[in-house]
Amino acid sequence: MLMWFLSSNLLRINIRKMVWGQLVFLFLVFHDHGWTQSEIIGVKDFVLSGDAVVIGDQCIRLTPPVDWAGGSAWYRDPIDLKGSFQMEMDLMLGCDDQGGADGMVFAFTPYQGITGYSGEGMGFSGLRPSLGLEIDTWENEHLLDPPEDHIALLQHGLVNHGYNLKGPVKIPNVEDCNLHKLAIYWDHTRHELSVLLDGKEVLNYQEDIVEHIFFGESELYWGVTAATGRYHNQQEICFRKLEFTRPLASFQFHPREVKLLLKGNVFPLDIDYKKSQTILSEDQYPELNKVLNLLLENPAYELVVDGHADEFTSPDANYNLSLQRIKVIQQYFSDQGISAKRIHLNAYGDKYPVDKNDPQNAYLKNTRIDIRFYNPRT
Ligand SMILES: [Ca+2]
Ligand SMILES: [Ca+2]
Repeated sequence: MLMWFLSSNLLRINIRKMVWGQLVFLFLVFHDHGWTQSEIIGVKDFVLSGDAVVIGDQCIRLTPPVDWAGGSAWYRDPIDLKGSFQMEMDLMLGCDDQGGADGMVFAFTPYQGITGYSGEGMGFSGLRPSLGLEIDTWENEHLLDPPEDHIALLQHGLVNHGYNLKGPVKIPNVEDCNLHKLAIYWDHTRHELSVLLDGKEVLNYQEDIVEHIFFGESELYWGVTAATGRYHNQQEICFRKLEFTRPLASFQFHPREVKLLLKGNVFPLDIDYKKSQTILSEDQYPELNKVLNLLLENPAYELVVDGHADEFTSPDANYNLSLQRIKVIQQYFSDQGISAKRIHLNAYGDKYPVDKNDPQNAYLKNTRIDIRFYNPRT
């Protein structure tokens, strides 16, 4: 058996270079009760190891059809199981039904960049603590595998079905040279994990996975691993949709910033506007969510929001622009349950530029939102 690691930065850099040439984007969307944040992702956002290679579009070949191969693709950032997720993929598990092996596992673990034993372990065995969803195409009798292809929910790097959380569920032969749709949905409010193969639910698991499997740790790295052993198959994955919810509580100012903010210091928000833009874009949500958390955690405090515009057009237009922007911010907080009475707006237009000398080129500096917290009872 072989254990492979993401061994060096050099390897990562080479993989990145290789991947960049072949990008097709997916949308990654975070949302929770309206806290939506999206970014564009593609296969470049996965760190490959072992025999895994990008094969174009959103697809990665995890193993070539040779004996004793192993490959994995790990998403670069952790996800938070205190939020929900939806993953939809197409899988190719090879063309050889009788003599093909071994399958793949979707693995979740708090540790970054470690892949487990290959062969019958499919890159999952030995990973602890962990959760694994296996699609197994080879019967290992000593692991209590059924002879049919099967899906099971595994824990702590154990591929023996005696330790299953759920399954094994027999599925129709998937080593048929075709793409098969796999969907994995996690609903954090219901603590429900649901797995669909070719549109049909094949596995459902309801449990507080964060507490039960990960002892309270909710931030997890996830990836897909595959392996071959004395028998082999070509195994590929194509990512179609990845959607993650990020819990509001994860947006926080640094404790030092919180101290200054609650003391009443003026704080420039880290949000940029394109010229004439008044609506919020999704990349502005994380910063506003930090403010939102502080408002929620400190109900005695009120917030002053100062809008400043640059001198790009006329003073009137600049005033209106800064007013519209802070009104939208007030509405954002109000949509999340913060009374508009707690948010005080000052539109200053272009009256107080940070850089007076070069207003045309100081757009980003002069266009800004400053905030200040205060407690009206003190
Ligand atoms: Ca097996
Ligand atoms: Ca099969």
